[in-house]
Amino acid sequence: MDEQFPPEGVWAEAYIALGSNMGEREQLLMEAIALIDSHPHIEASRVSGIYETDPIGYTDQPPFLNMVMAVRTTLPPLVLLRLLLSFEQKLGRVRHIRWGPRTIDLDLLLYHNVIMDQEELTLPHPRMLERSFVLVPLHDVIEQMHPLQEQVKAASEAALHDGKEGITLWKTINWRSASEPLES
Ligand code: GSY
Repeated sequence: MDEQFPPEGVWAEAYIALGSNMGEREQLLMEAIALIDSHPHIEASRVSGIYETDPIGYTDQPPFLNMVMAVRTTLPPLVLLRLLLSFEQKLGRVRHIRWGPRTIDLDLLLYHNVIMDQEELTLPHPRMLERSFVLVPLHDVIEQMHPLQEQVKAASEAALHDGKEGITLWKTINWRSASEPLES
């Protein structure tokens, strides 16, 4: 991976998955979006619906709220990842059990067309196409022209159709109108 990507001043599109199943779940998600969007080198472009999802993996834990946001950024992928980890800490991320309940989880799913496999970061996210709690909200926001759009659409429709994985639309939000003061 070119360490200089994106070139100076160029904005790249990235997708971030958000999840919470401890504490004030919706408020934590909204605070995470606000933190991400307030960074000078990141701009929220689209925000999915909020889905309530049955826990996958370690199942003896409360349901999650999951969503995905599309952003534009001038930060390289590893810098963006580290920033997301710092936002998790800032929001008081608590996780007592590996795979167990957590206040906030921010995962970098996709970054432009970057493919990389490093200890710190693998892109695209290695498990994203198996997880309906990622695929369904990602389908809400993924670019029509994105190379994975058709695959995400088919997998998301299949997950909603067979209904095995316990995912329901919990709320839709208008991120821009919720976050910006009305013009006078
Ligand atoms: O990898 C994210 C944490 N996580 C989740 C999640 O966000 N949603 C659902 N439904 N199950 C999960 N299992 C884990 S681990």
